[in-house]
Amino acid sequence: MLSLEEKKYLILKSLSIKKRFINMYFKANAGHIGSALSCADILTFVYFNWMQKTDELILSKGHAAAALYSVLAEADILSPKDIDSFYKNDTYLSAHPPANKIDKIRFATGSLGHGLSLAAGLGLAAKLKNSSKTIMCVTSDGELNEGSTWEAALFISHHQLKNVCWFIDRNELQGFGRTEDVMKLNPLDKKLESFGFDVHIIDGHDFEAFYTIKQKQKDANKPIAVICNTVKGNGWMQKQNQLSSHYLPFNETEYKEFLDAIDNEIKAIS
Ligand SMILES: Cc1ncc(C[n+]2csc(CCOP(=O)(O)OP(=O)(O)O)c2C)c(N)n1
Repeated sequence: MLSLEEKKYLILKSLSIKKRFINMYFKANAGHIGSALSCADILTFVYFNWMQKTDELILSKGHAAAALYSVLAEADILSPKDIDSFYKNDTYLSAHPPANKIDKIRFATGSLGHGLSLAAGLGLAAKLKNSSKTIMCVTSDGELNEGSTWEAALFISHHQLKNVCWFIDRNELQGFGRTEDVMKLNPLDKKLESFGFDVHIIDGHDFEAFYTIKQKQKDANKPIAVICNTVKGNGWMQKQNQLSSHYLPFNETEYKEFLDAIDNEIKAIS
């Protein structure tokens, strides 16, 4: 189990990360807020509890880049000045992550369906080099509509890449429709199991659940796939679990109310 201190640390990290990207999105008047909110807790746990220094993280759903940039800012890899440049001309902090411009971001992502293949390649390379490196890959559920994701899954299973951990942000929404209506994935756990994965289904906003998986992964005899049940737009009261959380930016009232809610949560926990 996570200690109370560890849990508090993760909750505060997650709130601080959300606060950072809420500000970024508001200043840029940009969308994809719902996408960042649905994966923020996954990224928080993976980066601040699970990953070791040499491990790799690939955010395949690159349209949620602001969440990744905020994690890197929280880790002091990106500066406030970098963060201020989000979405502006000549910035490295573009709407989708660029390759090799920012420490810890080796690949451009956001053309959906490619991240798991990148993770598979890194996983095989690490295995061949007898490296203890683990590769964390966060995909959306919409990316499971892409054949390339399933090809990567076959590859990971064939090569028994137990060093690849695949997190699926299962918010059940895409840009213009519900995932199950656009192209049905269920029963997703059975499909992944048949591809040779050790499959877990968790609440993707529950750090304790992630911790349990982290312990299980140490002894897993197959690559793991974690279906993280999440809420798109988690915490954005006016747009939570709605398609509109995908493309719409904040209006001023929504932005202020959300920031207030986060500040109150931080005060209550600190
Ligand atoms: C190959 C490709 N096709 C289309 C898009 C445009 N696009 C951006 S986000 C998105 C859908 C997002 O839904 P999902 O992948 O489930 O992500 P999430 O709900 O986690 O934001 C689409 C179609 C893209 N980025 N890449």
